Amino acid sequence: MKTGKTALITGATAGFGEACAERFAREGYRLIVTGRRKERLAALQQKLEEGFGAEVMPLEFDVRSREAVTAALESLPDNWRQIDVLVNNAGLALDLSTIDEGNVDDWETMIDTNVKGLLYVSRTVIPWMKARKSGHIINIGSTAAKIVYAKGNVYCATKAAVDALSQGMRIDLLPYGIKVTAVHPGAAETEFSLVRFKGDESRAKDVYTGFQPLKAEDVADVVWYCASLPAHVCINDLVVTATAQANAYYTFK
Ligand code: NDP
Ligand code: 8X3
Repeated sequence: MKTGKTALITGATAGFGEACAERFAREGYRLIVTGRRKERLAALQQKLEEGFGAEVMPLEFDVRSREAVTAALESLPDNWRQIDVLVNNAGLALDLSTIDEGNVDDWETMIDTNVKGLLYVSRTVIPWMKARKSGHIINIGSTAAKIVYAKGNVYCATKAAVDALSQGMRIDLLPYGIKVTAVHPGAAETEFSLVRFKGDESRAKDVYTGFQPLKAEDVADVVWYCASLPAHVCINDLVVTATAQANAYYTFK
């Protein structure tokens, strides 16, 4: 059943974002889905339209580019700017290395994507929510925001920034009836490790062997739960891991 509500999900071409898009479509939302891979966005649009009868607006842009973010979002017609839920999900980790040996280009990419990208998207969407005095921003952090693990330094720092920004947004946006939730997942088998290890499939697979990791759909269920609560209830901060993962660095294999 259609709700007339709209969700904007960044990084919807894979993993959590794609699963969230499907979940919100199933729940009757209109979807604005974003990512850099145009053909994946087109396939997702077809899947959501044909599978769930959802209205879908794909927007192809790189969250690292302030100009591209602004241009893409400002291109939305007025009736698509009424965004009820923004899921700031686009993000990545690149490699694992000690701080003295880190690749500075990788650092820039992680900071530009996970922190600045989230800020650019939020800065454009928040005034639209503010004008309507309603909205819900769900930022995807990580257990890496809560506990730093060996060789995770900069990635963990970007997710700690997402944690801090979520707290700040929640305070600043309270007067406008805008809820802010941070969802911090643990290890989940998506394209995340393939991206982290730059296409090395066996290294990526190895991360998830010997235990049952989260699936993208598990995280989408949690995001949907947060979004589906009544206006007077806000999950501020939520950590979700596979049962086999006791914390950010301890996994029972
Ligand atoms: P995936 O690699 O499966 O998906 C990442 C998504 O982010 C893709 O849709 C990708 O789209 C998008 N993205 C990456 N860089 C950019 C960019 N510069 N501009 C626009 N979109 C971008 O990973 P996950 O689904 O696992 O990760 C989603 C989020 O969850 C990330 O923020 C990640 O840090 C976080 N996370 C992941 C965990 C895990 O174990 N998987 C655990 C905790 C948090 P495209 O390439 O088409 O641009
Ligand atoms: C992604 C999970 O543990 O690889 O944030 O950092 S982890």
